[in-house]
Amino acid sequence: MVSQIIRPFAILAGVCALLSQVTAHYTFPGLIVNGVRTPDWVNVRRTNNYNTQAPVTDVTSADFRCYDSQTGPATASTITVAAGSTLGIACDQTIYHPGVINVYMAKAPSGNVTSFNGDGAVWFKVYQITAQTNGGTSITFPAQNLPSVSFTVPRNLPSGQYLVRMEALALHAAGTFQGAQWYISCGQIQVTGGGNGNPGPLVSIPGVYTGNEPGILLNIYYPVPATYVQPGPAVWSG
Ligand SMILES: *[C@@H]1O[C@H](CO)[C@@H](O)[C@H](O)[C@H]1NC(C)=O
Ligand SMILES: [Cu+2]
Repeated sequence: MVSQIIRPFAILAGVCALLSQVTAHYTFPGLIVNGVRTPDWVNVRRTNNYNTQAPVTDVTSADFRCYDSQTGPATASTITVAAGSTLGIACDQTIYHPGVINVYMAKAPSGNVTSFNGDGAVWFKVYQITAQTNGGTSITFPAQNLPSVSFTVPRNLPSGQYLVRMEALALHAAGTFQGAQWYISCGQIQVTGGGNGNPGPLVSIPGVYTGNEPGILLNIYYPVPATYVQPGPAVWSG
């Protein structure tokens, strides 16, 4: 009798453990252009983790850029986006972990983003969602649980082809070096109707972080951080 009562709970607990593993990690396989979600891995370069959803933890690895060392860079087509319009980057579920967002872009110097691998100091930040602190009482993460992230493509951004790199930094295990988890993908867009802006500061990726930054190596639980320092350069808004 007792075992008949306990067993369904044991099974339920097992299912929950399985579900929580499945939902713990995520990818960003789609863009949202003119309000329309593109299919998975069509305008976003397929990442190594398209099956496992596992994060990158080494900010110096080649995979810290577009996470495509195994899948290869030339897996996506390029979609047209007007300067000044809203561009979304869609998660395969929701941004499960507490953490912050940075979105970087880099212009293909040849004009062809398909053959552009993002080498050199070519990346600038176009958007971020940071953490909210209040002197040590609480820390909250507005990006947590979002199904997508949207931002305005700067109106003064020069027309041309660009990589758009999503970087979702999960901080739940960031108290030890390389405990922070990065969920990364690179979309390919052609910006039209742009301007004469001069985006910057420009950084290299990898290279932009060491992993020791106060916004990357920190315990978000105890003591509650009094402040939070968003990693990376300032946002260029055009
Ligand atoms: C862009 O680069 C890709 C990959 O190198 C190549 O296959 C394609 O033909 C190029 N497109 C143009 C318009 O040159
Ligand atoms: Cu996870």
